[in-house]
Amino acid sequence: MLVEEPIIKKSSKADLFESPDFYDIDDLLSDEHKMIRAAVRDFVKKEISPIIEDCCQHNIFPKHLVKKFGEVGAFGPTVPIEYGGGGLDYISYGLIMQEIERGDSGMRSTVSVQSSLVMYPIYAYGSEAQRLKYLPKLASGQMLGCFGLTEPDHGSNPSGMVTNFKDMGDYYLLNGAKMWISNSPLADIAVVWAKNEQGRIHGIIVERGMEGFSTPETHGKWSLRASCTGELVFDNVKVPKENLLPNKSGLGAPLGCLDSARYGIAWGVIGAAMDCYETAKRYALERIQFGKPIASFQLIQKKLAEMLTEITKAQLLALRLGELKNKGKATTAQISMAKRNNVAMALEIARDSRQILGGMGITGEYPMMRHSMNLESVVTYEGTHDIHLLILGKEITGIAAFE
Ligand code: TGC
Ligand code: FAD
Repeated sequence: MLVEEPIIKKSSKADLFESPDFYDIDDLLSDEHKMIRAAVRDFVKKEISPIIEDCCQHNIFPKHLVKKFGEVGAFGPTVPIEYGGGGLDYISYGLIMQEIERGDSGMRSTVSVQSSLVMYPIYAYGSEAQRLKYLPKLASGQMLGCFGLTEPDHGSNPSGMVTNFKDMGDYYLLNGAKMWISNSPLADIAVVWAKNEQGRIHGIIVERGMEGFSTPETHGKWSLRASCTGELVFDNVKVPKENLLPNKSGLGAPLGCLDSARYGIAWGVIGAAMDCYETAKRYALERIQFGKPIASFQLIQKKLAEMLTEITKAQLLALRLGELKNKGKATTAQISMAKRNNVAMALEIARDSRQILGGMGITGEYPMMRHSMNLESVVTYEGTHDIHLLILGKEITGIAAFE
């Protein structure tokens, strides 16, 4: 946490959100799931909704929320309790992502990077000493992390990465650069993927303050404006050997982390879609044109009916995927289907619901434009919409069409 947080203006508008549950999906959730969801929903109403519009309009990352995310248990919910995590199942994790993304996709980004892309690899591939050193601080929000896979010339094709490290006897010498890294300008640590001299990909923990390591911020985004994005630059950085993640290497290691983060997105975007749907429904019932509420016109009802149908389908997809994930049976292709379908669903609902609000829909009085712009990043990161289609194509045909 390097710089002071600018003053954030609070909105006095009440957050009236209630989630649609057309198929009584609550009946399939445990009491614990519902309790966790209620706690995070309250947190979002109190801590995110009042400030998010100002943060996005002025491109402010609300740093003070990092500790609060830790307090509410949003960081590392599936990591065992002995390392500071929540020891919860994957449906709880999904519900947490849904509620936070209902507040804002950029806030969910901060949380999913910390949980799935930083804590997960340290827990799953790290040594016991690394787990004990980093996980409790990451869980409590004392420490913020980021995940460096994408490079300027290697986005969809991370296997071509050029960031590399050499064994210098006492330490590793790291060189290269990563781009589009969520949380990077503020992160205390970065889990970085780099090739060794034999060309094998490994994860390595780089700490802020190491000589030759810098994290310039990326400016001018129209999307995820409350999330902080930047680069990771390594110019002959000496990394202690004990910072290498010892228990998995190869491209499968970072892709394994992406399975967890993509799963969280499949749930998260339902939150953004629900927020848009609920806002549009309320507006349509109140807005009078031609002497009647616009909700009485068939074309508005068509939009609302289709939105609710798509949200319900997405909820069922996410819930079944959560059950499979709890059993350790969710495949990469199943996760791709859910991430791809649900993000596209949320983007369409953000656009359609904005139309229901007419001109008001383009203002910051309502959340649609913010969700819509945010979702342009969500449909791109963690594998683009088309890359997930190709992952499914490979699963169906056995033929990879990437190259
Ligand atoms: P391919 O030959 O298919 O696989 C290479 C090795 O990896 C294994 N593998 C996986 N292992 C675990 N989990 C997965 N999901 C896996 N997918 C593949 C695979 O079995 C193989 O292992 P081995 O032992 O045989 O070597 O790899 P490829 O080079 O052909 O690439 C496939 C492709 C294109 C699907 C993959 O590269 C890909 O998914 N590209 C998209 C890149 C991406 O998603 N980047 C995300 C960066 S992080 C990010 O965006 C964070 S945003 C966070 C936020 O703010 O919320
Ligand atoms: P490219 O790979 O250049 O793709 C450009 C276009 O070509 C896309 O439409 C793509 O679908 C298409 N394309 C590419 N290959 C094929 C193919 N074989 N067949 C058909 N079409 C193809 N990365 C991280 O490592 N960590 C982060 O924390 C992180 N955070 C991010 C935050 C934001 C706000 C954004 C926007 C990105 C973030 N990313 C992060 C990077 C993100 O994962 C990449 O942007 C994404 O994987 C796509 O890579 P690219 O932008 O280089 O696009």
